[in-house]
Amino acid sequence: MHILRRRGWEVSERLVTLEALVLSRRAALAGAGSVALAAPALAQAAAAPERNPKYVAGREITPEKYATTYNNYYEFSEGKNLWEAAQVIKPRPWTISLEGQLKEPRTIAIDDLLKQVQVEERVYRHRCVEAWAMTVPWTGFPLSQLLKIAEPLGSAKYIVFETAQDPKMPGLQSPFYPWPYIEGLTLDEAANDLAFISTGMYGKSLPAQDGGPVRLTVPWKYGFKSAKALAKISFTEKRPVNFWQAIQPSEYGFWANVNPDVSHPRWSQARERLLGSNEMVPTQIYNGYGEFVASLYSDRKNEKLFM
Ligand SMILES: Nc1nc2c(c(=O)[nH]1)N[C@H]1C(S)=C(S)[C@@H](COP(=O)(O)O)O[C@H]1N2
Ligand SMILES: [Mo]
Repeated sequence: MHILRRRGWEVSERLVTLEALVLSRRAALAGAGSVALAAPALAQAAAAPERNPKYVAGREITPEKYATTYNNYYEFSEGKNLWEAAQVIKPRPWTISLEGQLKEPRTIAIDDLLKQVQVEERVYRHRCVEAWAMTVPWTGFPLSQLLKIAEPLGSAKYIVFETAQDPKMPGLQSPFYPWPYIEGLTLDEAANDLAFISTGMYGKSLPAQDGGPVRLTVPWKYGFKSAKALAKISFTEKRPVNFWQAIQPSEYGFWANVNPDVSHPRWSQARERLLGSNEMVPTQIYNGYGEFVASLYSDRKNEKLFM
C-alpha cells in the first residue's frame, strides 16, 4: 500500500473519503426525497462531519497549533515537544485486536471499523492532571458503538485499552516505565455517550502526536485516561492497573475523575491553564460534565473517585 508522508496537520484524503461514505449512507437512509438536496451538500459535509450540538464547550477552541505541538506521549518523550518525533507512527495499515471476554475475539482493521460506525464531531474540554487544559473539536464515534460491535460477554466488567508498541518509539527503551501504556474504564463508563473514540481533530485525520490514528477521549477524567494509538482493546472481569497507577499508586488511581477540590499530592487541582492563551480558569468537577456522568458514581462513594 502506498501511503504519502504527511505532516500531522494535513488532511488524510483516505479518512475524508470514509467519512463521506458514512455521511452519504446517512443521507440515503434519510429518504429518497432528500437525496437530490443532499448531493451538493455532501461534498462539504465529507470534509467536516456534523458537529454534535449536545456538548457545548463554553470556551474557545484551542488554536490547532497548540493542541498539535504541546503533547504528552511518554513513548516518545518525557517532555512536551515530541510532535516531529511522533511522525514515525504510520496511520495505515492499522488494526485493533479485540480480546478477552467477548463473543468472538478478533482483529479489526480501522477502515472496516469506520464503515460500521457513525462519524461525528464533538467539541470537548480536555483537562490534564498537570493542570493545563485545551478545547478540541474531535472527530470520531461514541465508544458505545464499538461496544455493540465487540459484543462483550455478561462476565466482562471492564474495558482495557492498550497503546501500540512500535520499536520506533524511543521511550520504550526506558525500563523505568511499565510498558505498554494501558488504561481502563468500567463497562458502564464506556457505554456513557460522552466516552468517545477519536480518529480526527480539527476536521483532519488524527495527528500521530495526539494519538493517531485512533485514541480514546474521556473528557470528564484527567487526560491520562485517554490512551493514544490503540492497538488492543480487551474485556476483563478484573479491574486493570493503569500505566500511571502502576508507576505511582499514591498519586494516580483507577477512576481519575476531575475534581478541583481534591489536590494532587504535589499541586492544587483548583485551576487550569488554557493552552494558547495561558489564561488561568477554575477547574470544574467532572471537568464540567457532571450532568452526564455523576450518576455513574452514585453507588461508589467509598472509592477514590478523584485521583
Ligand atoms: N500512549 C499514551 N497515551 C497517552 C499519554 C501517553 O504518554 N502515552 N499521555 C496521556 C496524557 S497525560 C494526556 S494529558 C493526553 C494528552 O493528549 P494530547 O497530547 O493530545 O494533548 O494523552 C494521554 N494519553
Ligand atoms: Mo495528562
